[in-house]
Amino acid sequence: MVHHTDVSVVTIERFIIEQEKLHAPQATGELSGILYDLALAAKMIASKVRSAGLADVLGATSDINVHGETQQKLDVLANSIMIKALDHGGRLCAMASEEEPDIIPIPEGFRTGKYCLLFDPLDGSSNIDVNVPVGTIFSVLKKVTRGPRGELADMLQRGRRQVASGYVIYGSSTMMVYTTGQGVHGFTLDPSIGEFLLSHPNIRTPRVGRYLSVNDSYLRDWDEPLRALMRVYRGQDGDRKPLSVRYVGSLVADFHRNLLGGGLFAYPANRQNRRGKLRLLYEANPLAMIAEQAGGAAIDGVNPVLDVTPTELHQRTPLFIGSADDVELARTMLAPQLSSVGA
Ligand code: P6P
Repeated sequence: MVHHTDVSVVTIERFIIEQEKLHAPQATGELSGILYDLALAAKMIASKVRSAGLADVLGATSDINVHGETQQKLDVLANSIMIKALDHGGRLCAMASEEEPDIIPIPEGFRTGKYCLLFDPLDGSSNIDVNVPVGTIFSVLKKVTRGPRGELADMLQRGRRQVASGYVIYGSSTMMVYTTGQGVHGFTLDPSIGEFLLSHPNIRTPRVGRYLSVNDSYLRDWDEPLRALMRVYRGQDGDRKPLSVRYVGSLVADFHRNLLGGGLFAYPANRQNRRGKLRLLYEANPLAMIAEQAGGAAIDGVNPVLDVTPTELHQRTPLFIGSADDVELARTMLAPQLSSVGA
């Protein structure tokens, strides 16, 4: 009997189909189709991000690159790649992007579907010039308004109602990580065959973290409970093992490292950003769904991020996200303060 070692190569397409059969046998395949299209968009953005550093070397002028394309800022380019890859599949009723002030309708003449897609096409793009990993973040909601075309109300749903979410990290390798509520799964792009291959099935984030990701330059803006919390994370107060500080200033890169190794990412409110800097709908909510599905947590300092009722498309939120124990410490040290104020 010849025993073949298990060389099963699971592409993201195959995994999506298997997961659909396993968890949603009655599904129409529309959500799976959105995930395929997102994987395609990710490959296209990855190829642009990878060659971005060469723009100058290849002699691109300031506005026309070597391929004769108008040189665009990468985040603008990533935004149009996302829209073009997803606007004609007939699965979406509208989109929303960090790059666009209003919701993005499905063009006339294209079929519409029952899902909404929200995304940050290239978060942290200012890091491209210094070769720090950047990412795409996406969130999928089901349409709640009547009629075929999506409306703002379809986007302003609590994060708990997401049917899928995930991100792509353009780092030392390109990885796509997503959840449809059945665990978190990571796929690594094999550039030699142009396929995302299952590399991190069922990601679980450690209950207690190893890393602390926070920008201390805002320390003077923080109140005492928050300063006390940071002292405990750093082992300066209390008896917890100190967390190692790792902060690259790129949300997806900091989040991804902490997801795999365990850790706490914090972007509290500060004087410049009274409601925090990160966006609720297409940054905090999708990552919060990933964190919770991987056994972690995400709060705005008081409540789970996923329970916040949105009022504006681009509203911001403070964010404490990552290992469950580390987030719980933040909640216990910050919430009483706020609840006493509220009492
Ligand atoms: P700061 C990048 O601009 C970004 O939106 C996130 O990717 C990142 O986590 C954060 O801002 C960094 O902000 O204020 O520390 O530079």
